[in-house]
Amino acid sequence: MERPAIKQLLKTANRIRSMEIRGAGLIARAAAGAIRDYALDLETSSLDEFNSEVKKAAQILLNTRPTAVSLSNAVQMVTRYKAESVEDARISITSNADRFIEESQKAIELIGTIGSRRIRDGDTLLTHCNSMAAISVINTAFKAGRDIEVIATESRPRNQGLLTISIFEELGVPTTFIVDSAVRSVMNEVDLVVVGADVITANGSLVNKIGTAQIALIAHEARTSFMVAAETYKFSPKTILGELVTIEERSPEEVLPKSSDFKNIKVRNPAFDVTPHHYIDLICTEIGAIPPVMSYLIIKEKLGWELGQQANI
Ligand code: RI2
Repeated sequence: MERPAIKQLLKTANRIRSMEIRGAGLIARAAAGAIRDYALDLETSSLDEFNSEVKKAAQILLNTRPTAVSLSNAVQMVTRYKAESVEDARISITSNADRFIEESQKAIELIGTIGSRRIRDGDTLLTHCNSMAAISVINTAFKAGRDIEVIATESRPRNQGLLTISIFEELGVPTTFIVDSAVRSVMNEVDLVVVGADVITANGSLVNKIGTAQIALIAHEARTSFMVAAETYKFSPKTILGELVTIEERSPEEVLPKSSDFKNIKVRNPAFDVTPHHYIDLICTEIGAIPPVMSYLIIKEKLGWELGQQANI
């Protein structure tokens, strides 16, 4: 029989994999909480066994969403401890996890404050998918009394745009809902695109929900500004060493429910795409709004990247 600690961790991992828990920030917080609870419940007095079990648990969580660097940064931050005993290790993991959860929630607010300064009265904003950081930027501007409108995309195949319009409906933000392929048709009415991030690479490129790159290209062609709202833990240290970001390919059934009825048709379902840095005007983080070329500094100064440490991440 599975022990309760691992049972709970596997449950969280499944909820992340199935996207019941989703959004780069939320999955990172869920993973931090899951490791903390696992460490608290782990029954052993051997530090070596404890360390190796925590490592295994971390790996289970990391395997759930292969693109999300928020997961690996969160796991890294939570499991960075030096301990002489199991009790020491539990205390460190608990305080690391609680700190990560609290700071990552605070980061969303700070990004809202910083990003909203770029939004003017009368602006129309376009957003894609469902990003808490992007919504915070828009909502902070709205709450500050700016007269704004939002255009939200459907975000096929999982239709996370529905989550976004539910939030804006609740907040009272005037919102128009469009299918993904209508982006070019409305872009001339848009002043600023605001999207979230799953990963920011060392050169400032963005990995975000599939369709983001097309929107950025269209914004560029229409000379519409493009802003990314991203907490610093969405920046990827591994990309400094040239590692490419793995793009998660999800089940064909999300795109074509009865895809197995077709014998000769292959359905592909990449969940994310890459927007080159030269289509991005600004990245708003909790420690400031930066041009994409400054991404390396965030990785070095804020995430504390050091040569040598990298290979283990
Ligand atoms: P926040 C989401 O990924 C979307 O791509 C969204 O833009 C990004 O995470 C960031 O979301 P998914 O989990 O962390 O829906 O800003 O695949 O909420």
